[in-house]
Amino acid sequence: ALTRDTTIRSIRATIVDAPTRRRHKLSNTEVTHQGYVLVRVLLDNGVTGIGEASTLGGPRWAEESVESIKAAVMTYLAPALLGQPALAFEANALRMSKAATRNFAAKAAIESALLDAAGKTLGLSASALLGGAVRARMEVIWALASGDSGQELEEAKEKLHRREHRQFKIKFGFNRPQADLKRLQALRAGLGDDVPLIVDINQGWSEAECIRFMPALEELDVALVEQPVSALQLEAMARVAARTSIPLLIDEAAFTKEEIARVATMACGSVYSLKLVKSGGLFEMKRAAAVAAAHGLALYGGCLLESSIGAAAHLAAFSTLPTLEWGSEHFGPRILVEDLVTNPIRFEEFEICVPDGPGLGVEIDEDRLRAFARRD
Ligand code: MUC
Ligand code: MG
Repeated sequence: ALTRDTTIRSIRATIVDAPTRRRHKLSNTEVTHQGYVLVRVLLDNGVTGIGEASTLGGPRWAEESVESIKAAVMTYLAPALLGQPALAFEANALRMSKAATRNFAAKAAIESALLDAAGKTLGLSASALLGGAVRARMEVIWALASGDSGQELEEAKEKLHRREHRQFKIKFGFNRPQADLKRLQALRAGLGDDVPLIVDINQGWSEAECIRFMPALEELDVALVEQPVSALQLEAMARVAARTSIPLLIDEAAFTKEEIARVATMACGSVYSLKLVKSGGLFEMKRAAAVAAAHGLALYGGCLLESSIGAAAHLAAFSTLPTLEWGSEHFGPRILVEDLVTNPIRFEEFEICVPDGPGLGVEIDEDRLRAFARRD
């Protein structure tokens, strides 16, 4: 029988390259494979837990790459945790912050695996360990990012027809603004006026380009514009926010609670995208949500194209938030040719369902993992 002794015996990290169904383009990169680091924690009671760190095209979206995440986990973070109780989540997070600054994706993957292992030991879901779910499912946005407007319109129509997604995020910034606007015009014309469209520029425009082209986005009734300018140009972002009638979604400009407080105080935007790659842990992501909400920011459940493993961790935390005005964009499990689990997260009636647990509630598919694991 399982004992409740959650002492951490070992932590392993494996790099995985999982093919995507189509090319996914962003302002500064494009991917045909998703790079993940899978973290497996083994407890003294024999239970294993899994967690996932996601990246997007190497160390580009953020500074962490699969190689650096694996090194941070194996060299610095794992040694700080061996012999500790998995259930001591906050103490373990403190140990990780003493062992390494930032390295948020690495820390979040470990904490996800600890929640998974502790939950499996106790027969509780990760949501229960995070305070208990207030929602079992949430609206889920799909991202269009092939750059081919005919393909994008067809893809959006198929998602609508299958009742999987009815709100879309369009990736901007890899083309000249005029070319991206043409893609958006084609989508608006093809989808009609009632479909909410969000534009993510991934820091691709200058303030001058925002001044020139935001009116066209307003004309097309864009619901949100995500991170139009450089994450470092907070004053420019605040000026853009003040000029436009479209709410700005803050993404790369704020990772930590302190950064969230700063962008909110500077009025850089009015919605905040929550991501484990920015918060460095599930409990910390809940605190990020509280800081954002306390400053009047609405909340958006962000992603970095995670598989069902990383998505399950995000959903566990999102399910416990008192408010989550914009739902979630965890379409990652469906952009993969093959998910990494035997029981992928369910999408139903435009919503994504929070797994029931125990732990994260997903089981790794060992054969696929072997096929996609990088040998090094
Ligand atoms: C980002 O910047 O939001 C999430 C969806 C997507 O297409 O890219 C990611 C990262
Ligand atoms: Mg973004």
